[in-house]
This record gives sequence, structure tokens and C-alpha cells, in this order.
Amino acid sequence: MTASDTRPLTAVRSFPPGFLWGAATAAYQIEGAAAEDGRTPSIWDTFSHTPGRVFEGHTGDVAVDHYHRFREDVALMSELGLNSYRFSVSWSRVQPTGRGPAVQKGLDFYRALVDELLAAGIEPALTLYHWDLPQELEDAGGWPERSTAERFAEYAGIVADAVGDRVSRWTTLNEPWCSAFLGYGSGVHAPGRTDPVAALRAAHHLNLGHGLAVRALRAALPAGRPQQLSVSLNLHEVRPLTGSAGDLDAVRRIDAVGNRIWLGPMLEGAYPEDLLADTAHLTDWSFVRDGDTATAKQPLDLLAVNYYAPTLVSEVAEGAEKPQDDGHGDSEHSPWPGADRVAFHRAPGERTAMGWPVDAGALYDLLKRVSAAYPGLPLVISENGAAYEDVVGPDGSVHDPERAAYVHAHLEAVHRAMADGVDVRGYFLWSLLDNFEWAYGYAKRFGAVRVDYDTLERTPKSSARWYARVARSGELTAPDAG
Ligand code: IFM
Repeated sequence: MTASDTRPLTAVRSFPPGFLWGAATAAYQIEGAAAEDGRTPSIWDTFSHTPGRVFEGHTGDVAVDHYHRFREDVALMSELGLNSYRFSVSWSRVQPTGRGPAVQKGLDFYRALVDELLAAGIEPALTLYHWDLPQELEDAGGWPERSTAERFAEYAGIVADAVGDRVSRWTTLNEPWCSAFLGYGSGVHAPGRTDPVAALRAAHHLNLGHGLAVRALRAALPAGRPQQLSVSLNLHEVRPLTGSAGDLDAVRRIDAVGNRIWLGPMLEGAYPEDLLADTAHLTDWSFVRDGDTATAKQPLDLLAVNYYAPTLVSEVAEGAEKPQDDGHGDSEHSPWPGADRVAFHRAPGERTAMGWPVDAGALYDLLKRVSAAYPGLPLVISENGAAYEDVVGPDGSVHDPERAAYVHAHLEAVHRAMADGVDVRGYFLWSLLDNFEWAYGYAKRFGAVRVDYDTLERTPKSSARWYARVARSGELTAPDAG
């Protein structure tokens, strides 16, 4: 773990030609049309319709109605100067039972979206899985079961057959840590289970599913077209509260179950020994079969990193009460198996509306660390952004200087990492639109574009106009530079 680098930034912050200037979304958060054209419930439909799971009972039934308004949304992307757009496919829209033949109407939606993007000169970046498992597959055991990984590879092949002639950028999973540990560990995400062993089994089958899906994609995608295959990991930049041996061990444990549980199998072909030891009281990991980690380790063209805030930890002293605010929601069940004696702290200083600390230096450190660990593997920032309490002016406009300042600081960190030799190929702002923020419902707004949830009207915020200038010019100007 290195401390933040405080060297002065280079004066002109130009990003190279070809750098991806994007924004990201996910199917359940924006599409709506939950029961249209053959789509069946995903675990998030079930979860959001279960009383008490999501803030004020909000659901993604309508969300921001992107399913019907995607043309208007692509026009907005053009207005924002984006040259790439990251979206996810709703599995139960294209394969309602999670197995068997695809529904053409569901695939047609993504075909039309991709065509609209390409016509606007915007490169599609497709994520196969952003947390919305078909409910039927959860009923059959969900990610803790091996068969889900096999189904995922079949689904990957279906989507590749449908749009592989037009889409070159593919991501298998988004933030599998959240799927495994918030979904099956702390239960604050769908499907809301609270079983640490199920969470570890889910993690393994997500790793396996990733590897099987990469293989399926390579087999189905047209030969002779350059393809960029990746996975999006929310890598945790973990920092110790003090330099004590106990606090450094807390960092090691969270790094193991937060980061290396994915990086190990996917990039090195093995689980870290210390992770297996930390969790040995829970499981012997016999659900890992011979050859699984070799399958998980498929050659990738890029590693996609989602970053929002660092994680500050310490060891819990014997007999002391354990502070539990890890920024991932309220639950008496921990999403960190093998780290029972680790406490999470709120770093002092500025925070976003999620309560997450603002620390762009930690993004720099993370990029340097990952690139040193995996030289030759280009990186892309597949998500970064912030929720704030936006205020709507009398004319309907939103002036959001905090969001622009957050993005500016993080782009500076990316630029500095690039100047110091890190190969970063692009930046995707989270998110294009205000949307369904999972257990927080519509209460937290991450969008560059405001959505009025009564009328579904879209209004670019002032941060979006500034981001558009940066994206168009490739020059990082300060948000107040006009
Ligand atoms: O909204 C989420 C997104 O779905 C996954 N990454 C973090 C974002 C903000 O919480």
C-alpha cells in the first residue's frame, strides 16, 4: 500500500487521441419495461418488490424508461460528446428462464440500441451481467451453484451471436464482489441471503462463470474483428488506520476477500493461500474442482476498474466494540468472510451523498498498484462518479459543482497515473442518468443528466456540460474554466 503521491500535476492535461470518454449505466437501473416483450423477473425484481428491502419500496418497474426512450438517450450522449457508452444486458429479457432459447424481441432491443449508438459514432461497451440474475436461476440455487456459471456461458454465447458483429467491447461481470458478498453475505442486495459459505461459493462460481463466458465469447465472436474482452472489478484501495501489525493484517484480509479473490483466479489462475486460510473455519473450498481456476484465467484484453472511495480498516482489539460502517449498507451480517476482527472506519474529510469519502489520490495509488502487479494489461476506468443532493433551480436547471469537482479530481488522478506509466485506455462516468440506486432506490442521484421521476424528463446538469467539453477536446480543464 503506498501513500498518496503528492507530486505536482503536469500543467497541460491532455489525454491521448483514441481515449474512451464514456458514461455507464446498467439494465435494471434504467430500462424499466419490466414485464414487456417476454422479460421475466430477475432477482432484483423480486427483491425490490419484497417489503423492507429497498428504500420506500422503490422498484425498477419503470426506472427511467430507457427501454422506450433509448433514442432520446443516445441523442443526449451525442450532446455530451461521448465516444463510448457502457450498458448492460438484462439476462431475463433475452433468456427469460436463464436457459434455453433466446427471445428475439429482447435481443432486438439491444440490436436497435447498438445500431443507434453506432449511427451516432458512439462505441458500444457491453456488460453481460450487472447483478440481475433471472429469478428462475436463483430458484435453482443461484450463484452458489455451479450450474449458474454454465448457464452464464450459454447466455454469453447468445448475446455474442446477436450483436457480436457490431460490438467489440465486452465485459463479463460487473463488480462480482457485490454479487457474491452483498447478495449472499450481508443480504443488502438481491437475492438477500446471509450465508458466508454461500457467498464464497458464489464468488467461485462467478470466477468460473467469467472464464467460461470469455471462452464462449471468443468462440462466438466473428473472427477477424478486433475484440476487447474484460471484467469490471470494484477493486478496494484498502488503507490501515495505523501502521500497527494488527491494522496491516486487517488490510491484508480485506485485500484478500475484496480484491485477490478475483484477481487471483482470473489473472493468475489460483486462489490466494491466505484467503483459503482466513476462511478455513467456514469451508474447505471443496466446491473448487480441478481445472476451475485455470478456466477462470482466460487471456483478457483489458482490466476494467470501478472506483469510488478508499476503504479504511483496523484490527478490532480484544473486547472492543466493532465499528461496522464499510459504506456498503446496513446489515448485522458481514459481507467480509474471514475478516471478523476487522473494523471499518470513516476517513475524515469531504464525503458524497452516499457518505463515501472523496479521495482521488487513492485512485492514483490503486492504478499504480494494479498496473505494477499486472504489467502489460491495459486498464480502463469502467465506473467513477458521485451522488450529491442536487438542487433544481427555478428554471429546472441543476448546478452541481461538487460532482464536477469530484470527476475533475479523479480525472487528474488518472492523468497523473498515465503520465507515470500506467496504461489507461478510457474513463466511464457513473452514471449517464439519475437512476435506481439499488437498495437506496431513487434517493441517491449519480447522473450527469437529471431525471425528473414524475415526468421522466432529462436535463443535463452543469457537470455534464463541463464533462462534454473535456470529452470533446480531450483536454482536462477545470470545471469553472468556462
Ligand atoms: O450504481 C452502482 C452501480 O450499479 C455499480 N457500481 C457502483 C454504483 C454506485 O453505487
